[in-house]
Amino acid sequence: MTAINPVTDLSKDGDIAVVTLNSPPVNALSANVRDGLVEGFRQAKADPSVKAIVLICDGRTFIAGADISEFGGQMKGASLFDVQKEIEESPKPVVAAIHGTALGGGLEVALCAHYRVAVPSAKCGLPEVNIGLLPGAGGTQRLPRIAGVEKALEMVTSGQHVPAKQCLEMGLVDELAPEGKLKETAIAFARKCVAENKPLKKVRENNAKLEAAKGHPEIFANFRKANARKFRGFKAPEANIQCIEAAVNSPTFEEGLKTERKLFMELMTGDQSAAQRYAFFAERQANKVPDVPDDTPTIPIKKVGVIGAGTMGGGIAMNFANAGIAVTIVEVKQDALDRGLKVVRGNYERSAKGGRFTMDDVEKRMGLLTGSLKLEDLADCDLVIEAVFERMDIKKDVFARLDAIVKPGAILASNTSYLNVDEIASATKRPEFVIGLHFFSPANVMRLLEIVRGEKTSKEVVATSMKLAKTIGKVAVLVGVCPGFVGNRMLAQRTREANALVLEGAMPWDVDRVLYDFGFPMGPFAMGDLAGLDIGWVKENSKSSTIREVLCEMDRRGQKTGAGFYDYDENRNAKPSPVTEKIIADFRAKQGINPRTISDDEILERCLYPMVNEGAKILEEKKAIRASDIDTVWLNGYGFPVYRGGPMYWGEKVGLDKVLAGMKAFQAKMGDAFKPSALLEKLVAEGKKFGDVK
Ligand code: T1G
Repeated sequence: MTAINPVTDLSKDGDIAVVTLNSPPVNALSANVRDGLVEGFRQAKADPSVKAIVLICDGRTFIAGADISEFGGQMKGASLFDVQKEIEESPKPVVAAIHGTALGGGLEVALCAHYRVAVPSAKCGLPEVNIGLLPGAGGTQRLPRIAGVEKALEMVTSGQHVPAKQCLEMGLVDELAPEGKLKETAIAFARKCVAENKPLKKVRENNAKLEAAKGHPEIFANFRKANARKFRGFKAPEANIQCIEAAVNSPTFEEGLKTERKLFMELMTGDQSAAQRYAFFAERQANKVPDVPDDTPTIPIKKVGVIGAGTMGGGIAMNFANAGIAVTIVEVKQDALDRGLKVVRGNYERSAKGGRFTMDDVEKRMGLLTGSLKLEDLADCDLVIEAVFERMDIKKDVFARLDAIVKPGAILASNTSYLNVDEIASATKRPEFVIGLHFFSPANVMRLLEIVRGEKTSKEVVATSMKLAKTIGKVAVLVGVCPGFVGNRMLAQRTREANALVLEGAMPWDVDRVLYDFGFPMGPFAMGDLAGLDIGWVKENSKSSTIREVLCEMDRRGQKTGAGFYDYDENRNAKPSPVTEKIIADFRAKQGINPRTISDDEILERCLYPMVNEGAKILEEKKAIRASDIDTVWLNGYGFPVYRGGPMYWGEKVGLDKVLAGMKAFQAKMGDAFKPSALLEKLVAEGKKFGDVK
């Protein structure tokens, strides 16, 4: 075994050389890895006793891509192209041995090998689109040649990780190795290449699968049309499509490569990719809690209890069943319990019908769910999550009862979206085991989980909750106790301004249009109609005091009643409503408001600046650990467009001085709702950014 460099070894198994990478955590193609690969392959090729070469990785995964942390800086050492050239032009067969994930540049390296062997649990993908890029090392030119144009379009624009079995079927992988036997299988495969004098297949020379797409521009037109909504606002998907088109239409591989290079550099130097790369690292940074080190002991969670089988309770329960964790769901009435379990089964069966998993999987998941009408059945749970009414008295009663029933050492969590977790904890004798787990509806779909740390919540319970979030596939952000925590607290700012703007002269559809064009999936009024305007509305107490109350009193409760702020046709297509216009006009008249024309800029600034300002207050009060955590909340829980990085990142791109000036101007006109936070003032005065806040 020869150490080529700190992350690369060269060894031999008889006449087969093995180049092994070991660069934790994911063998990303850092300068060291690139240098090691070039030198390792050079030495293996120069050794006359070597007849073939295997490329393999130690650790959790094959190469998971270029080292994203290097982007934007001065690239040192060998280039990725140097690595690919050494491999693809080797006169000896090269076999890539894949486990874990071969992603981005990692798959692009593997595609330069002559053959690929993978274990069944491995996955391959070109997920550059998720960080606002495209495969910049020939991936868009090689993938369609091996997997075909349609599959390549799907892979590069979705960033999907394709399981090895499917890779085998599409020709991306040549052989599956038994789990745990990757190295020996790859070496045997390499030996067979030599013995059978197998051709040195270069993917770049294989044009057969491109022929089928030549002269069929409709393949691309149809793909664009089918995905227009999903790709709206993003630059990278379209650039990826153009590269695949270039693979089909360019006279040579090299020509296609030129298009790829040009479009890659445009994306790499653009704002969107910078924001999406920031979001990538922000999501992972959110896992880090300064006073709760990685080696903090955690509590094993083998059995979970969920109280409430409504939309939230059922969705929460599904997360754990999906992760193979047994769940007992408790309701007060049998019909509510039956209804809740029926909804869960329906959700699973819909996923099975959509091909996401099999009916077998449905039964496996349902088999992990037990219904009960007795809290006592939660006695042996390691974690109980309540999802009952958002009323403090009800929650405190439930927690007091749980405290007496559930075994000592079990965690008691509230799914409250707003209420004071410390006050809930005060109803128990175990405040150190009480925490908030704020799921976002639909709980089995939305990735965000706000983990609310109470004053007395122990470090073990925080660590357990953060780890559990990852197990159930959630993006966890640790937040502090305050009304609305982080997300809803900032949302309240936007909601207040959206309503004020409508009274002052804008229409709901103006506000929705501005925020939709900014990149949100929909504006606040359309969202209200979708969710139902009557959430929290009580008919008996309704006094026509807001536009929303008047709409509910008129039974215009949103999409479900065919009308809310908007009127809806039978296909739920929205259109501005004269009825709503009239209600608004009456409100303005009653309040003596003379409506004025409001610019799109004012709508955007009035909705977003106060959010940035509230985020600064959240940082000041230490209710979030870092500004990028606040962005992670908004990117994963509220549809903030990822190509804008999140509210705090966006505020900095606008310029904190501009945000401050805007807040001050609004404050002068409309009062202290726009009072700038002390932190915002300070950062601007010192010319600093949110990232400087310690
Ligand atoms: N570069 C640098 N660091 C990376 C990285 C990467 N590509 N991928 C992961 N990390 C770090 C991550 O920040 C975290 O660090 C740790 O590894 C574990 O990650 C030319 C231009 C591989 C599926 O987009 O999808 O190739 O927080 O928590 O959940 O065409 O990481 O521990 O300090 O996510 O098990 C293309 C991105 C790059 C893959 C593993 N590749 N990574 O998931 O662990 S661009 C990607 C992932 C490119 C070429 C182009 C996931 C994973 P820390 P993790 P995980």
